[in-house]
Amino acid sequence: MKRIIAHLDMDAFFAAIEENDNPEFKGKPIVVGADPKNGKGRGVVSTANYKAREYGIHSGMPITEAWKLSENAKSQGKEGVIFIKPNFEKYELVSHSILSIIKKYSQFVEVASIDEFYFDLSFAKSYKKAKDICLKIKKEIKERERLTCSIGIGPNKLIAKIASSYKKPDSLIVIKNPQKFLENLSIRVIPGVGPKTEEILNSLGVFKIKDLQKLSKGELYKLFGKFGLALYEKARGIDESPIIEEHEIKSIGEQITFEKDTRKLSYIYDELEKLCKNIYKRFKEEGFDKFKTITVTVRFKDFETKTKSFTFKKPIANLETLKLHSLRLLMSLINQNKKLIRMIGLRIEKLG
Ligand code: TTP
Ligand code: MG
Repeated sequence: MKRIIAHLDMDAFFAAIEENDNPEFKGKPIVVGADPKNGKGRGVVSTANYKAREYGIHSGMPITEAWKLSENAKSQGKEGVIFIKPNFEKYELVSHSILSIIKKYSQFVEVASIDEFYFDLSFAKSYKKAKDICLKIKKEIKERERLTCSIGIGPNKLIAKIASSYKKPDSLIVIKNPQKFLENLSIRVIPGVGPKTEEILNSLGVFKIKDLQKLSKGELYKLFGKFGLALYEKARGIDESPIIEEHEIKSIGEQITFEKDTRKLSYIYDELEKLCKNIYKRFKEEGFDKFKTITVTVRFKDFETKTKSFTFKKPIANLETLKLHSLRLLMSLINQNKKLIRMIGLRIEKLG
């Protein structure tokens, strides 16, 4: 049976989450990364939203350089960049939520990074049906997380990945004819081809994938050894690598988005108790009997999201303790302000 593989990559992931959490940032250039310290900071840009990318700012750039570009923009009368420190716990949480949405539609999902997932849609049997499923996934992510993503669909992971970044952001692209799709693309879109490989190939007059297709297996082997052989296949859109599911379970979590934003405590507590029971059931079913960390999340009406964790000195084994401590964490988050609540989440970690 022919494989149908999809690759989903979130758009400007960290920055988009911060935009949601801070409505006053909407439409402004945002950089998530190290503290720029008025141009004296160390460290780099984790990511920039699309508005900040217009200033030439990108992932991996020294934060001082991003600062300079922002100052330049300001001197031209443009908006200055908002710099934010990353909150990985928050991004992990959203990543889990995206994964759980994808899992509703596909049995085989590979978590490739915090914002990237491969999943198998071969069961759909046609690209048309696979595309419909991906439209649903995009819609659900938009509704639940207010985030956009880009999805590529093709016969293997390689093509799906290249397709997902082809028309970012908020795209959905199906590649039925990989050879033709690849021909006019730059060799840089091939995963594994970095600046060094590019330089070597450029010096031989190879810029596009169609140029690369003209090199023989032997020539590529001479240039790059084993990687050269892989490159020969990649240039032709050939890739048999399987979807690798995550087997090791590191945490178990769930969240509930309420039908209506609420502050009704009795209702919220009941929902938290349901989360405790579900998570505890899954924890037992997976064959665990101890955990050490509990994390509770609250998302308010305006999408501001707060999390609080507690780690026990000794591992915990019972449901009552989970209920008690998650309630305590929830209370302290809720008492921080009076806003209506949109969602609550619970996660247990350090399983044993
Ligand atoms: P990417 O998917 O590479 O970037 P992105 O989601 O921000 O933007 P795009 O729309 O182009 O996909 O990476 C996902 C997240 O990983 C990103 O939001 C921040 C983090 N990251 C780093 O911390 N450092 C890096 O060098 C890169 C590339 C990403
Ligand atoms: Mg991304």
